[in-house]
Amino acid sequence: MWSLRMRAEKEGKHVSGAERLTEERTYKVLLELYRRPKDYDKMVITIEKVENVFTIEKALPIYSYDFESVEKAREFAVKKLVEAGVPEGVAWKGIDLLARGPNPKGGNMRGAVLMDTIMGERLEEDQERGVRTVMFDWKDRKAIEKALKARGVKPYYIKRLIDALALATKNIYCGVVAELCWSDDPDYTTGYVASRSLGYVRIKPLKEPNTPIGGRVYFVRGKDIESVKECLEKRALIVESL
Ligand code: PML
Repeated sequence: MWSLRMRAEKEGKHVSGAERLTEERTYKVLLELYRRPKDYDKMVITIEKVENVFTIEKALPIYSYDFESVEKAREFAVKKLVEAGVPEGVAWKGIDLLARGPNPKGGNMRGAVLMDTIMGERLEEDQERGVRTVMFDWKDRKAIEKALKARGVKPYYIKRLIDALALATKNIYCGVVAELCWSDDPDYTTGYVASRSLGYVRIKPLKEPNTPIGGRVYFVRGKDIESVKECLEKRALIVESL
């Protein structure tokens, strides 16, 4: 199979990324990736052959919760992270980091923060880049889009949910204890917490509208760090169904 991935930046800052695993290097998929970011001054598209592709039968199950305020939504996210085994102080550290902007030079990172589940330290070697989950996709994206539509998810949400769910499923498969995410898209306020026991828990609103800051925090056990990184960045994985 082929891994096709795109990342785009503006003035040195990450603005968009997307990921496909396909049998063929079709123009259709390339165009889809190419057209995705609206505003950028640099785009990198990588096309890489992958030999071993692993399959996961089912994605994490989806749950959705709406709250009247960001404050209440974040409290709920922390409660879920605690249920997943993250100490409360470390969970709040993850929330504060995404709220502030996880890149020490300001704003968003290209990849995710790796945070020690117990101590709350950041474990990425490069805190501007972070760790990127790559080489994952659905076996049949069209079928998943249809299934999400049939469950009543609106197209506006499907566009992001479909990629985020496959990504979170790969993260948990790779040994991430729990993930916290909200988008850096200024208007997209739905985020999620994911773990093996919780599933994929969508939470709205995890940030105020018109906020261009977001990202991902992966809570990992210190001893697993190398194997988790290797899996996230090198292992190709296809998710079969919802
Ligand atoms: C992103 O990729 O920008 C984050 C998307 C989060 C999706 C949350 C959802 O709607 O399930």
